[in-house]
Amino acid sequence: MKKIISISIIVMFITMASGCTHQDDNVIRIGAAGPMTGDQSKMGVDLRNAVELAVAEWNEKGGVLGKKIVLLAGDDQADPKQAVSIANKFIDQKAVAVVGHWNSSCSLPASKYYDDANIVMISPATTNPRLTLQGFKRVFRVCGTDDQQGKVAADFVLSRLHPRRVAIIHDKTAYGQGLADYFKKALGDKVQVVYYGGIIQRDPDYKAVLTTIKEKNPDVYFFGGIYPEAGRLVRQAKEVDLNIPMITGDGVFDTTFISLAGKSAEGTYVTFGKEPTGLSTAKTFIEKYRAKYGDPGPYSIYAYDAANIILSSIAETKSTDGGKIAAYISKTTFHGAFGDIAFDKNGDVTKAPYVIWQVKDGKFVEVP
Ligand code: ABU
Repeated sequence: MKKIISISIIVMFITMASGCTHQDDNVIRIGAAGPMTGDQSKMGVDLRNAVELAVAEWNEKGGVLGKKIVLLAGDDQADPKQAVSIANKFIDQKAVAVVGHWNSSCSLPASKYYDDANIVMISPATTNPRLTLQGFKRVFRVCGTDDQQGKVAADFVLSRLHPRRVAIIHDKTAYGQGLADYFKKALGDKVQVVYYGGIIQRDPDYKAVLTTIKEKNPDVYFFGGIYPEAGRLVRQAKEVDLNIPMITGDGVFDTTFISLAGKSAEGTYVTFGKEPTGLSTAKTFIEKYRAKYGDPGPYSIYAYDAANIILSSIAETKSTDGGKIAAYISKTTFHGAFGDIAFDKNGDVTKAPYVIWQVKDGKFVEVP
C-alpha cells in the first residue's frame, strides 16, 4: 500500500513538473499565433483579436461540444525559431487547432510540428506556396499565394505602367524573396530587370541600395517584404531622388505603412484581396470587431473565418481529433464573413483573391 501511495505521489510530481496540471479536459484549446511584439506586432494583434472575437461568440452560445473554448495566444515575434517554440508549447498545452502563423517564415517550420501532433493549422496570411505543398493533411490557409499575387502584380506593371526597365528588391525572407521571384518570373523577358537584390530586415538605412538602383535608371521598382521596411524604402527613395513608383505585396497592405511613410507612400501600388465591407456577412464582423478593438486589420477577417472554420468543424464532426477535423474541412464549403470558402486538395482556397490597390491621399484605393 505504502508503495502504491509513493508511486502516486511521484506521478503527481512528474505531472506538475511537466506543466500539465493546468490541463482541463472540460475545455477546448485553440491557438492564435503570430508576431504580437516587435515591428510587425500589428499583424499578430489583429490576428489574435479576431480569433478572440470568434471564440467569445462561440462561448456566448455555450462553447463547442458542451465545452468552453480557451484561446492560447502565441507570440512568435516573426521569428522562425520562436514559431517552433510556440508550436511545441501549443502541443504541450493540448491545443486542438491553431490559427496562424502570420509570416511564411514561421508557418513553414511550425506546420510540421502541428501536423505531426495531429493539430489542425489554418494560416490567415501565409502566402508562400510551399506551405500547402508539403503533403500535410492538417495544414490549410484562407488567403491566396505568392505565385498568384506575383503574376497579378507583373500583369499590372506590364499592361498599365509599360516600363522598359524594372528593379526588384526583397527582404531575404521566405515570403519577400519568394514573392519577388514569382514577380520576376511572371515578367518573363518582356522587360529588362536592371537590379535584383536583398536588403536586411530592420536595417535603418537603405539609401546605398536605393542609390545603386537609381544609377540603373529603372521605371518602376518591386519590393517583396513587409510594411516597416517598405515604409523606410519609399521615404529614403525620395531622399536619394529616386522618384519612381514602388509596387509591392500584401505584407505592405496596412495603414501602418502609410503612417510610417507619410507622403512618400503616395502612388505606391500593392496587391491584396478585395475590400470586404460590401458583404453583409462582413458588416456584422466589422461592427463587432470595431466595437471591441477598433478598426480591423487587413488580415483580421481572414483570421476570424479561420477560427470559425475550425470551431464549426469541431462541432460538426463532434470530435477534437485533428485528422477528422481536417478531413471535414477539406470537403466542406464554409459560409464565412468574407463569403464562401472551400479548399482544394492541398489546403489552398479555391478562389484567388488579388486586385491592385494604390495609396491615394493617405488611403488605399482599389485601382479600377
Ligand atoms: N503574406 C504576407 C505576409 C505574411 C507572409 O509572410 O506570408
